[in-house]
Amino acid sequence: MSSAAESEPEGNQGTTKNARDIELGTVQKCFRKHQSDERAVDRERIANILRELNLFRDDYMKKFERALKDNSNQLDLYQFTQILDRLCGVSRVEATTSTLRAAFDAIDTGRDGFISRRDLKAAAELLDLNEGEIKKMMRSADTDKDGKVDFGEFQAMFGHNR
Ligand SMILES: [Ca+2]
Repeated sequence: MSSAAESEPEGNQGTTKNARDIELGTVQKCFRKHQSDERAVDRERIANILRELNLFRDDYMKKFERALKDNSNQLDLYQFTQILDRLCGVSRVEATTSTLRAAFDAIDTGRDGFISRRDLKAAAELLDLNEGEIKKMMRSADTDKDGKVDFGEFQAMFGHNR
């Protein structure tokens, strides 16, 4: 193999981006590419994501390792973004979107990009809501009345329209 590929300096690369340049959309896209079936990442995947984002630093990895230890060695997009945000700062508006996105994905158990009544029912069971409350939520969120809630409708429900 070519040794050029291995000539990357360790730890303290001068090319490491200064944090605030990072767009959350980029982070999300990168995370999704690396996430496992559990929609989570382990230590190795986190290292790969950070490398890809040009944000790999030993001190960042230490923070992630500590969080991994507290979360049975897996972090989801929400947790990952929160930590990255704390370490290097990501735009707050975008962070809100990613938080909602993580919540949406968690509820969308059918994983088809829509929250159906069945998805909501499963989520409601976990959250201990009753069927009436679900119907009410569904009715108010589903503004185009197609029987399912897409991400736009979900965001609107939280007053976060883009
Ligand atoms: Ca709808």
